[in-house]
Amino acid sequence: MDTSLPAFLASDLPPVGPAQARFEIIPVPLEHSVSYGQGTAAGPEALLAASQQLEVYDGAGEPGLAGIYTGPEVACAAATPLVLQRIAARVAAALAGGRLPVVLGGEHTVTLGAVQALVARGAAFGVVQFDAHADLRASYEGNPLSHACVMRRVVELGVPLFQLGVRSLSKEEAIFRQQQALGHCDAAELLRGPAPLLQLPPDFPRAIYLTFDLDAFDPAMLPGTGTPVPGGLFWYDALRLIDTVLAGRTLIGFDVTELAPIPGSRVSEFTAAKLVYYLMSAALR
Ligand SMILES: [Mn+2]
Repeated sequence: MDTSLPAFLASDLPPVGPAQARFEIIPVPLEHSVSYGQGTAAGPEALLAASQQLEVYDGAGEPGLAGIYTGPEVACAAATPLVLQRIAARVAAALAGGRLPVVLGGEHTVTLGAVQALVARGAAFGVVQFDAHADLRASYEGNPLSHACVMRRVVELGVPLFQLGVRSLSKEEAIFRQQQALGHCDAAELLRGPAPLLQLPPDFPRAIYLTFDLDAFDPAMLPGTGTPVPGGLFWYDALRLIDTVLAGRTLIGFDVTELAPIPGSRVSEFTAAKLVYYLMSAALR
């Protein structure tokens, strides 16, 4: 299948095939369970278009020169479990080829497909989640594969989870989080007082899959997301947290989800593209 999507930063980087690439972009325009604002199906294309405006040089180096291959979109006109299988197959192929998978959502449910592929590989890893919401519901609006449940499904696979920036969750989710002793540093703790000395638990796996729901950002900064919540991270907060959680650890894959572009504005998709590029640079450090 061919794709009409522009390749990430193709404006400034010569196209490379999968064999020459360190990164594989996997666009997933999934919008099956969006519960509030619409439009996340348009996220991957808007992010890729915005990436054309990035500088290859990020102030320290040129991470794009490691090779970025933008693969075709994952077809999402199917039942959610089948779409998750397709995501898992693409992520598995990227990993097998020595490429770091970069999944672009689409709704947050896409993370489950990537995690399924990593679990199937058998090597220990943990998930670090940036999000306004805990996403730990057993089911939401009758759908256990809703974006509001995706991290519950991840935890059920036995994968260690650490949450950052949460500021919206149900009582049921708070109880589940406590029962499971899930690590977290919520937005109020991160941002209301002096910055805490954040550290992942010492026994947290060395290999990290990072999932970044863009609603972790403050909506004043990134309004183009389906379920915005005040009191979120700003740009340098997020970069500092990424650096902190990856210190001494290895980034093995990541996703950036829940971009819902606002017609007439470009700030959300450009911020999302810049975040993707920052995470690439972090993976190379
Ligand atoms: Mn989420």
